[in-house]
Amino acid sequence: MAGNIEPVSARREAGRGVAVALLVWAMLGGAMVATWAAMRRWWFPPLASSQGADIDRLFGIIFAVISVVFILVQATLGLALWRFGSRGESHRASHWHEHRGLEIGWTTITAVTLIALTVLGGSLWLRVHSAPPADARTVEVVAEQFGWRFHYPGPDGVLAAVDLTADRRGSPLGIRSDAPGAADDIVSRELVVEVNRPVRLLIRSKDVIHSFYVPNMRFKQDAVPGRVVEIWFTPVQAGTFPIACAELCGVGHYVMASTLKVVTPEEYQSWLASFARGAL
Ligand SMILES: [Cu+2]
Repeated sequence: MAGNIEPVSARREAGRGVAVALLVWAMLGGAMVATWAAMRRWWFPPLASSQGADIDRLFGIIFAVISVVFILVQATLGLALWRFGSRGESHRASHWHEHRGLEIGWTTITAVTLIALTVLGGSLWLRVHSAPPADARTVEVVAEQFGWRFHYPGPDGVLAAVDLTADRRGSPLGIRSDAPGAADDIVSRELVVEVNRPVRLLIRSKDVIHSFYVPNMRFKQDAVPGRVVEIWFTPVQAGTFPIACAELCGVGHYVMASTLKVVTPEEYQSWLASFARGAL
């Protein structure tokens, strides 16, 4: 009796294995086509900073490595389902707990890959976070629910020191009007910088954690209350680029945007001159 039933159910089980294998391969193919289409239409915005090319290159390397691993894993999963989905109740699966060669192999390959990516990422991080060049212009970035303000040194080139304990009403950005160099300092709602001139940013927050994000510059840095984070970049393309907050910071997070304008040195000087003296 049992001998009549088993082959039918075994065949159905085997068919299920093949069907799921085809489903896995179809999903893998779909993911590859969708990724290819997305890369053609919605990939990175145009690059406009000197550091960005290295960041994009490393992103490409990591993306290639994880793509190969993903495709191998999914293809092998489908193969296993196809081949071993079921071979009937009489054919029991074999189990083993150790295979030294395989274990050493996959542990070594994974470790070497991750160490290589860590070294590449670490060296790039050190380059991006190196000391700014001597000719860099300094601008202070102040984040606040829900907007950005940019504090410039003014014609005297002296950026007034910030006092984070200053009275908020008397000194909204923590810049005391009686501080040395403060008289001609400028506060703007948009960030204006010169093309091909390094910019050193001092990033602060007045309230919660925000993140200063300029996609075209491949630049993203948290603004942390109570701290001043220094970072620099060199814009190499003139134009207007969006600035966003990349840290969910409250109900108005979605409107926390600004504009980066990269202009010629002449345009920069006339923009500075357009501010009235004592713009603070
Ligand atoms: Cu924010």
